[in-house]
Amino acid sequence: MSLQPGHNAEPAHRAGYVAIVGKPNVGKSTLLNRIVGCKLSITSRKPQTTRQRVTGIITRPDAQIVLVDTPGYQAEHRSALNRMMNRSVTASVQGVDAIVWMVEALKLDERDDAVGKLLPRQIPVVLAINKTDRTRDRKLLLPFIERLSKLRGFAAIVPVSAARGTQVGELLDALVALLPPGPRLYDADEMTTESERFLAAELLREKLFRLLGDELPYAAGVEIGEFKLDGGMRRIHAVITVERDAQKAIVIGKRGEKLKAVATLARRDMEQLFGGKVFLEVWVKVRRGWTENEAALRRMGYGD
Ligand SMILES: Nc1nc2c(ncn2[C@@H]2O[C@H](COP(=O)(O)OP(=O)(O)OP(=O)(O)O)[C@@H](O)[C@H]2O)c(=O)[nH]1
Ligand SMILES: [Mg+2]
Repeated sequence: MSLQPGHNAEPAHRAGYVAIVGKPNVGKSTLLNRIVGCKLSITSRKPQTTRQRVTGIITRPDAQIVLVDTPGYQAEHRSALNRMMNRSVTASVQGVDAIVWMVEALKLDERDDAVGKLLPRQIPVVLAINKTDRTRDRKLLLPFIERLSKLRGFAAIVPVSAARGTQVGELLDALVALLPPGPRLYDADEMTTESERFLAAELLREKLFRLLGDELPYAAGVEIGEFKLDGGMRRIHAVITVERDAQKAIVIGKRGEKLKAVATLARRDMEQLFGGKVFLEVWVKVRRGWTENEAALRRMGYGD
């Protein structure tokens, strides 16, 4: 028996959009960064680090995937900012070619159920079970997978470790298979559709999440004022907005030491991501109740 040429052959190239969704802190942004190979989306040990969609582009010989990282979805809306974050998730799962629903190994709760309810029936979903490196007893994974498989029809279920990169290639292959045939959507060397301005603001915000206490990062936002290319140097003027005077004092720290540490770490990350020298100036400003004020939030770039 001989196959006709082209019969049942795989299409030469596929391309499309994939949203990564899940409850807060499961490792969505870590996965995006792992796949793209650089720090595009900020991460921290604290939940609700991501506030807006972040796009990463992966180009392989056989496919181009435009991955969209989303804020962690949370059923309890605490502020206008939280509601905007949730709206960003619900908008992101519409119109994509496939969805990665990420859960944490052996840790399922009602917040995962809320995410499951958001996912449109007609869009294929790949379930990524993350942080498997933390699962000491691998035997427990099988019944966990079995329980999850009853939630809906999944295109694939892939246990991964986004932090270590374990099985991330398998996850990507499962996603590529779900994309429509077609040419690349972006140039092969593009990594993101986000602006350097946005990425700079995010890297600074990450340091607030990593260096400041449990409450303060949630009251802080970052805006970029001036962003100038001066020869090979980027001159960036950033403003950290907090809600109260006491918070401003904490961000600045004794003799300005906290702010200096935050800015230095952010500048280093910016230099690495942008591939050039950065001069970063950071100011701290108080805007009372900004996380509750939709107009202020929009001015700061939140919302669609
Ligand atoms: N052990 C382990 N930790 C991980 C893994 N993936 C992510 N983490 C950690 O989990 C924490 C949350 O990771 P993020 O990538 O910020 O999670 P997220 O889902 O984007 O969180 P939100 O944006 O807040 O919704 C960080 O401390 C990560 O280092 C993993 O595979 N194994
Ligand atoms: Mg995130």
